[in-house]
Amino acid sequence: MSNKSNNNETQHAAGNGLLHRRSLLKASALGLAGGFLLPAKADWRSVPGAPQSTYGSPSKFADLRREQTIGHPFGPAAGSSSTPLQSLNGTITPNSLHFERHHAGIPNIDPAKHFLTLYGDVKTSLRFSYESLLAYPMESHKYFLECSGNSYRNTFPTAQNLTAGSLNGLISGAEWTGVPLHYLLDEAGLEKDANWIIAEGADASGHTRSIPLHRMLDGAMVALFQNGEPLRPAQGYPMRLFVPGCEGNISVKWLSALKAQKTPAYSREETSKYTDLLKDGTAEMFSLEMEVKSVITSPSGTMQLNRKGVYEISGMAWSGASAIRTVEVSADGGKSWATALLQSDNQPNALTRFRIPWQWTGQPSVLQSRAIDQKGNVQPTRDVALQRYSAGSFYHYNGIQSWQVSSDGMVKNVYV
Ligand SMILES: Nc1nc2c(c(=O)[nH]1)N[C@H]1C(S)=C(S)[C@@H](COP(=O)(O)O)O[C@H]1N2
Ligand SMILES: [Mo]
Repeated sequence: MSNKSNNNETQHAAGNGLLHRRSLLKASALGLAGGFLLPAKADWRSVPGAPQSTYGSPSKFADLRREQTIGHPFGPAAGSSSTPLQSLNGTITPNSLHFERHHAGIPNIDPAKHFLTLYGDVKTSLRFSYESLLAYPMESHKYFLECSGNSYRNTFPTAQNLTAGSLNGLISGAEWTGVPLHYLLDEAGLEKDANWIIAEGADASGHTRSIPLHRMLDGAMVALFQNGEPLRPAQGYPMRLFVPGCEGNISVKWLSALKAQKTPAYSREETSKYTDLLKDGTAEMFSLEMEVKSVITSPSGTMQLNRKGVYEISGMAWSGASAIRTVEVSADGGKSWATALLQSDNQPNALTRFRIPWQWTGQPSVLQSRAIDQKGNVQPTRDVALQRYSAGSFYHYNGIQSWQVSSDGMVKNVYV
């Protein structure tokens, strides 16, 4: 089939079945030729349903589960769970499905007994209770949060046959509401050489990270609410640091202290962990910004296409450097690319949803997405992404994800 084939039904945007946006309109409605399809005797039409509830839960027919990664053998509380990207759409992750990563489990903190101390190279040390923070002016922003270890399995030598969520789901998107950090730092009055802020959490992991002052002044907040409700314990209740665009590890949960000082602390989490070993053997430290990346969430790994016809290819793109400018999609393993439709608020450090119709006639295909941000950063291929780091490194991997669709409709992770 030629890329330029052009009839009323389908307008090809790139090779192997990628279509222009308008092609989807006719594609998918179920025909009514066989009669009106509503099941007349369905229970829910004749018997009253369940009563209201104090806190809602999803339909039992919707399979919504975070995928679990087992913890450290000596400390099972040190684990993670990932967002089931393939089960969701849009750009907001429900709080119950936000990915989790904790190094010593989830502390059960009584906000009345929790304080945030701001000290070090400041004119006045300050102590904030949860109540006192609620009195400050707040802001709400949609931001992604991504663990720097996200997609690490795609650095393995053989492609793992897993879902989009298992492979790439250490990322979520939420509307975060909290107190911009500059209010608190202004109030304390920073000394001239206070170029770093050391953030510490109240959990049992001794989690401590050094953050350059400019990141704290530009967008960082003490987050108190997530998608409208108080933070969940797993996300840092009663308060967490949130540093937009940066590796999740510095968004310290259960935030208990901020110390201003001249130099970084060189803590465990920024020396033995969360540094990137480069090809030449040197270690790149404080590589905090998450780079431009995208992943197709549907169709994606372990799904089965059970009919031929038009599908909407859809996924998410993000960048820690800026907003997303373009997402290109390929159905032929990167030989040709078409530009997807973007649905976003065009905000930096937020998730962007992309969509493009695709005609599947049963042909074997390799689906890929490639994100480009407003600064012109282009998501690299897997090979290029791996070249930067020494063997065995796995943080900050942002290579293109490839999903192979075989002629029987099975979708799986492949390396091309
Ligand atoms: N105090 C504390 N903060 C923490 C962690 C932790 O174990 N303890 N884990 C970090 C890591 S590695 C990540 S990726 C994010 C995960 O945030 P989430 O669980 O809300 O998704 O929190 C970070 N903040
Ligand atoms: Mo992380």
